[in-house]
Amino acid sequence: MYTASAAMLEALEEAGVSFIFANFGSDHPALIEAIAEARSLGRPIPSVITCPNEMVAMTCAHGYAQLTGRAQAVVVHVDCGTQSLGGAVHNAAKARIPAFVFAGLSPATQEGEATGSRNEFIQWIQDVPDQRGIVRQYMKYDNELRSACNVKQIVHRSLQIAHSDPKGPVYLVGAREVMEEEAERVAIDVADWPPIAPTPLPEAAVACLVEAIQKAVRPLIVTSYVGRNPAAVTELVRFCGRLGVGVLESVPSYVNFPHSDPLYQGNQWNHPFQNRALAEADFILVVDSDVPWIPTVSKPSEKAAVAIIDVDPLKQSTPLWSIKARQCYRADAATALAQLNARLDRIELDEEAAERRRRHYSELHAERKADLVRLEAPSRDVVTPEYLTACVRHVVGPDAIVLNEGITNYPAICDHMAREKPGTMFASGGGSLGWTGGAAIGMKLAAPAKTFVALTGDGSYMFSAPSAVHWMARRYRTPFLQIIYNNRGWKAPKFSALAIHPDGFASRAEDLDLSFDPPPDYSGIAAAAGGAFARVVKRPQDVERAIAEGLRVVLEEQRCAVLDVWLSHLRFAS
Ligand SMILES: Cc1ncc(C[n+]2csc(CCOP(=O)(O)OP(=O)(O)O)c2C)c(N)n1
Ligand SMILES: [Mg+2]
Repeated sequence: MYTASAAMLEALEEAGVSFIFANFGSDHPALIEAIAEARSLGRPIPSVITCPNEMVAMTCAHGYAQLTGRAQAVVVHVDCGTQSLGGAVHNAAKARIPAFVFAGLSPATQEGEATGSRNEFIQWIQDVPDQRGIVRQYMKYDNELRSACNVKQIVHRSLQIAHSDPKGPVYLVGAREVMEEEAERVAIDVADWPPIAPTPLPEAAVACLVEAIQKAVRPLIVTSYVGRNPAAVTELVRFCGRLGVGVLESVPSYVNFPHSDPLYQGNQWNHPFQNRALAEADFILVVDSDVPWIPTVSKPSEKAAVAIIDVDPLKQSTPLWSIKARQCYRADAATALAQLNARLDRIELDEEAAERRRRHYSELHAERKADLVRLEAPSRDVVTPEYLTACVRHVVGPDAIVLNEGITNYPAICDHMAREKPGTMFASGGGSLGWTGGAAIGMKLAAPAKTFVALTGDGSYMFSAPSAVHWMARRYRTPFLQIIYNNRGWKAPKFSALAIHPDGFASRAEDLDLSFDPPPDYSGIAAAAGGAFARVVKRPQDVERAIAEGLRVVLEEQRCAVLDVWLSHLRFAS
């Protein structure tokens, strides 16, 4: 039998998709049959990973793509499974993550007209007017497979769209009867479905940008995700070094610049104050950022000239968005930065001016570094996020890959992990919590020899469906070290409320309905679900040893280790 489902598997395999993160249902008999048939006949198909939770499935694909740039497949059950993808769809869309999502549709016939016709009560209940509408605003492309004869072409087109900048998830649906239909095998050359080539800067723009930076006293580059392509970081370091341009990260979701580089000027998140480097800059180049600054809190000077380079400079999927940029370029960052560097090779540089700029930024860099060192000192009776993160850094080393979902501790994790190498730290890039668990599994599947360290808030750990995550981590041998920054609740909404109502009732209230007291046994959940090593850590003097033991378990015993580290309670912390 060669059905539409077999054709879909064949297309995924020939497109180089390695994994299908699957959560099956009554819409998938043809797919389940085609998978079993392929296995029994020795036909190559992607590996199937059973995902007891759809949000975790989508997040596995998210993590895999962050590490490799490659879309993986996610298979879910009709409208219900599509809804259960939940916030992971938002995360993939916002972070421009390529992913291929397929959901069945309830059968389109009810009298036995075709194989797959309705035979279960649920198929009337799960028939909804617009299943694709559930996720359409997050998908770069959605379509229905209506015939078995061109399934492969539609799969390849959808992957071509997913992998083209700005990248994103795509969604296909197919009714049960269509997925059961027999098909003629179609020969496809995947080379005929390439993603669009990276867009360069116009040559006039290259000259104009270099001139503006050479004339500036305090040129600054602001970026959030240029490091999604490590080659862009190499170009950025070279460019900034030659001209003495400072680099400020805003809400970084990748390693964009080595933290030890004297031109590195730190990272800004929800810090409630004006950033100095941003205020002092007279020329700002925003490269790959969705939120380069928050104007009510921190913004460039009125006199600063601003330019943007981005694959999506208009942020077309964000209804309210604008920054006052006089130059705006749709271009691939690595290509654009290589063009800028090539121009520097051709023209004469004002070396003295570059040196003055380098000296200035190096001084600020050194001040920042000294502040960070001070913050890492252990306190006697409470574990601080800065101390905890410094311990993680010492134990796991520079090559471990860190997943940061620290929420109010995003900045502490970013600052004190102080990553040097592109591709050694990630955040979700989206706004829906619960990314670290699935992402760690997806990344570990992509790079089994690497060590992964997931750092998460306690609330975010709960959002991640840890029972599903840790069952999967054991079942598919994807061990990682997970550390919970446990402040016994949701500190971020407290910050949000007090930022708007600093002296209101909430500021004086005992209980803001944000606390998890008494907290669950977080690491115990992972132990029960997946045999993880579990430990609760409350004293500063126990932190480093616990991390070392957790890492040993991950490396030697090949199982997850979850450390539940108690920080000060959100009720008392500032
Ligand atoms: C799916 C989802 N639900 C709710 C929120 C709103 N939210 C943002 S931060 C936050 C608290 C996160 O708690 P935790 O991970 O413990 O970090 P903390 O704020 O304590 O640092 C919540 C509930 C969200 N962003 N995503
Ligand atoms: Mg918390």
